[in-house]
Amino acid sequence: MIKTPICELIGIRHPVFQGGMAWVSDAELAAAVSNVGGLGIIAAGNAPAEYVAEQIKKAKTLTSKPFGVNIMLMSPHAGAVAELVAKESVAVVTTGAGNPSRHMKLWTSAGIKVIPVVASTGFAKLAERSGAAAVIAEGCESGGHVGETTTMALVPQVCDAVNIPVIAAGGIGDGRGVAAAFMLGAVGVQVGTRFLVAKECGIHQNYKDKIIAAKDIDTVTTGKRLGHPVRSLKTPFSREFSKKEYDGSTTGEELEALGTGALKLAAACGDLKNGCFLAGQISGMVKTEQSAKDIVEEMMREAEAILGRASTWVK
Ligand code: TUI
Repeated sequence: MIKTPICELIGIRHPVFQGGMAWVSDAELAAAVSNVGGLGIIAAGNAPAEYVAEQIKKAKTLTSKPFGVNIMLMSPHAGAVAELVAKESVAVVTTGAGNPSRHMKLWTSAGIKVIPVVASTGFAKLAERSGAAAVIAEGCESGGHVGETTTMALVPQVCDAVNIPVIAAGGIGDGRGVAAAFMLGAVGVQVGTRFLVAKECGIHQNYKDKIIAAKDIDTVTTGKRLGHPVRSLKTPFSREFSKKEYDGSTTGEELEALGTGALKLAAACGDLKNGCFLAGQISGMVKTEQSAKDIVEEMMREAEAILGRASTWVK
């Protein structure tokens, strides 16, 4: 059994968060993870507040355990979703792709534990100053919107920069990653890609099949020119996007337009040509569809065995 301070802080059995993945992490997946003792997280993504309200209501019927909501701060609906989560007093709010400072008072006064995703020490310190309960330090191995620094380099630096608990994210796909995260100073992990193939994850089968077929070098980042690099599986879409990104005759607006709707096309329709299949670098380690329970329990069992042997080379 592995118990860390984040388990007590949130009231969870296992120090594992399921990443809030836009168009992927719904009430069903979040509740499945929370029911096994991890922290399930509903992703608001770019969806309107009404959708998020429905998902929160549904999750409350599926689990009595704590769950979280991830707010993607670049969304035009972020303000309305910020109000909604305060009204609903969800246990945990995680944020991504921006600065949550302006919402912090609203959330903390509603008793919510706010855990921003950060990609730098500067942002981690800002989050701590504005009242965050913990931070998720996400390295660029992860899927979706990414920073510049790897998990290996980022996590220890964030641990040194703040006095609140640090959760590691990016490149963690099995118990070896969990154990490594603890060695870097984290007290928990956030996992996204591995949960894409959870039985309770409702994405199109084509998406799951592509993750299972992926090798180590099958992801790529695009969109750096637009100021928000995004990691996804190599597909006809990503190749076309890269070509246009580095071809001076395509405008920023044209590039933005090319990406619009592509996440939904991947997750909901499994569109192999036009979809953008967000995924992290551990895709190559994901071999089979499993229940959320098996994923969490297997990762923690592996981590426990590895940590038990951690002093093997210490003489
Ligand atoms: O947010 C994520 N991952 C995401 S968001 C997303 S939806 C999207 N769709 C199209 C384009 C862009 C996004 C898909 N995946 N991860 C958390 C994360 N947050 N990674 C990096 C950051 C971050 C970046 C900048 C946090 C703070 C920050 O502040 C910048 C500033 O100056 O405001």
